[in-house]
Amino acid sequence: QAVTAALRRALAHDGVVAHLQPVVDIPTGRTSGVELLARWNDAELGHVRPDEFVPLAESTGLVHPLGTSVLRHGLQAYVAAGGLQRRLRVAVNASVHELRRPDYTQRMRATAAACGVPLELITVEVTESLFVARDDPGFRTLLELDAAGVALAIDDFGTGFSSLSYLERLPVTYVKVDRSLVAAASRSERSRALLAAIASVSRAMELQVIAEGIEDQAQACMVSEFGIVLGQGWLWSKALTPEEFVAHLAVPS
Ligand code: G
Ligand code: G
Ligand code: MN
Ligand code: NA
Repeated sequence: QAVTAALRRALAHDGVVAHLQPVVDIPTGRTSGVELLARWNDAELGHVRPDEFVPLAESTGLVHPLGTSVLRHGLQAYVAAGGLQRRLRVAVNASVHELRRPDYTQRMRATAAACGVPLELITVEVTESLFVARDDPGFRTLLELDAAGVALAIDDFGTGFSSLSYLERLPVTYVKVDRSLVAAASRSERSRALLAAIASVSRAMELQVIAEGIEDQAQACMVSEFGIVLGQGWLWSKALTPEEFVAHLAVPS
């Protein structure tokens, strides 16, 4: 198919890049980390959205070179902006398909080493779809990543089964509350109760919560009241180009 061919071409010519969205310490507003987000601006197709090309990459096997490209490009931008000097955490999304490949950890190790970034500063974000089956081959990779010093975040939490039970069995450090739950919590009492419960259980399990999609001060206040300290969203910053990220870190906050 035409789009697949274009994606393959883009991956061969560094056409898929990373933008960087700050993760913020809510009380101080300081940047404490960054999430790498894949972006593809094609010569012919124009800007293609990740929720279109990531599933395409998954179904065509291109998600492996895509993940490597985003990590390499993103880590280079992070280092160039001084993120490494400031010891910011850097998070990368991994699809379940990537984690099921037995060489994922080894390839991450190679890319991180090439960029001079210690694995201890890296977080891998994975959605809970991995945890539906108890014996998913991706589990082995999670244990390997943990042994290598990489932290694990559960992404999009609050959208699917959202079982906290697997968080007990696996080396998870971060729970990222999906922006749809944050948005719902600003509108409905029941959603607010769910968010409060997730925050409370996470705290009891010594997991760090990151609230996603914080768009205004009222949402920042709401999640703070639930004891959530880390946030991400347009209130502070959208995903930035490498150049914009340099400027962002240059401004003391
Ligand atoms: O980046 P937003 O900008 O539109 O991202 C949309 C979706 O695409 C999110 O669910 C995000 O987790 C996913 N995504 C973004 N970048 C990557 C990537 O590098 N790899 C994978 N597997 N998913 C990504
Ligand atoms: O699934 P994941 O959490 O990795 O995807 C992050 C997605 O959320 C990206 O598409 C990113 O561009 C988007 N995003 C980040 N901050 C905000 C926000 O404050 N509001 C909205 N609507 N989207 C956001
Ligand atoms: Mn994510
Ligand atoms: Na999310």
